[in-house]
Amino acid sequence: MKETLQAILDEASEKIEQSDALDKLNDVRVNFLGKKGQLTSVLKSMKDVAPEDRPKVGQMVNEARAKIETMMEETKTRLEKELREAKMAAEVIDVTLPAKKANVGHRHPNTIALEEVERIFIGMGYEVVEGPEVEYADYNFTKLNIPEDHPARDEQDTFFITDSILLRSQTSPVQARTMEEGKLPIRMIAPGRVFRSDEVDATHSPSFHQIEGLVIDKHITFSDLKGTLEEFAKELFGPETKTKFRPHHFPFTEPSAEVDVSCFKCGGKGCRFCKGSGWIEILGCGMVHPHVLEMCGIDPKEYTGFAFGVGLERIALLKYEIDDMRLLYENDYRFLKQF
Ligand code: 2NL
Repeated sequence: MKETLQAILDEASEKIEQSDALDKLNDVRVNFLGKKGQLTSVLKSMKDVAPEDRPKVGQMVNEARAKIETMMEETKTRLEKELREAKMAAEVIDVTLPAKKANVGHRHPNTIALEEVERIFIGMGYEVVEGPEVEYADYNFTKLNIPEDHPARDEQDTFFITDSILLRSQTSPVQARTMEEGKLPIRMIAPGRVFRSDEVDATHSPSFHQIEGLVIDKHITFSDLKGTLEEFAKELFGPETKTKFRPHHFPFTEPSAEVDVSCFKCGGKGCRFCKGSGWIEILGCGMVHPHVLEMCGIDPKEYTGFAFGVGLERIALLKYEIDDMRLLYENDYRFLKQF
């Protein structure tokens, strides 16, 4: 028995020494110490050993097992160390290499245009006010002099949620709410998302952005409106910019006008950009209708005011010479990275 154990020990020791990888070492463990391993079969043959010799033989088997385990443990530690060292050598980090360039984002062209418009009006003492995108028809239409039977209320054009609640089609309800609060005078712009039931094409989208302005005070006249919007146009498109007011109609202003600016590409001579006319339409405006003032709790005999509305996308498209509004919403990186 002693010889058998010694033979097993010698063989195990040789196999362990030959193991140059952790999985081979594991094979040795299975082979010698496993359920069907050589040492286990020695233990199983104990029944053939005389009862008085069994404790001695048992002890020998246990000693042999302990020796094999110690050898295996030592080899395992050594192999793991070698493995770690090889890995460390292979994974050396060159700290002198230049860092990977981080992709820094930037503002969307719509946001750049919005912040430019906000900057101009804040410079003239205006406040920026926001309001709900889901509105009462009362604020979106009625208080703005758009009565129940007015074609602008057409369900074809407006996203109604109930008879009296809708997705706002303009940002003027924010201004109606501000007027109702009753703090006068008012100098404000109301930027934000608006909704119209339009098909998507190069110049339309069911959701776009508007910036509306409102000034209410004693003795406000059409001259104030003209001076303000002329200054705005010069700030936005350059100091050479000329402005032209064309009579127009809006239900909430009287008189009303549309404003054209001289083409900033050709200076007004006429080019492809302004379609040969030398002028580009940028906004609608007018003196706030006395009926609107009344419905919002302001006495039109004491106070007058002007208002205007600009399409934000229109400004962004003009400023950056983009010919299709859809590009502003598709978030194609090749487009966005140009700004
Ligand atoms: C356009 C025209 C306009 C207004 C918006 C307004 C608001 C109140 C009272 C009176 Cl609370 N008017 N807003 C006035 C004239 C024109 O927008 O073409 N926008 C893109």
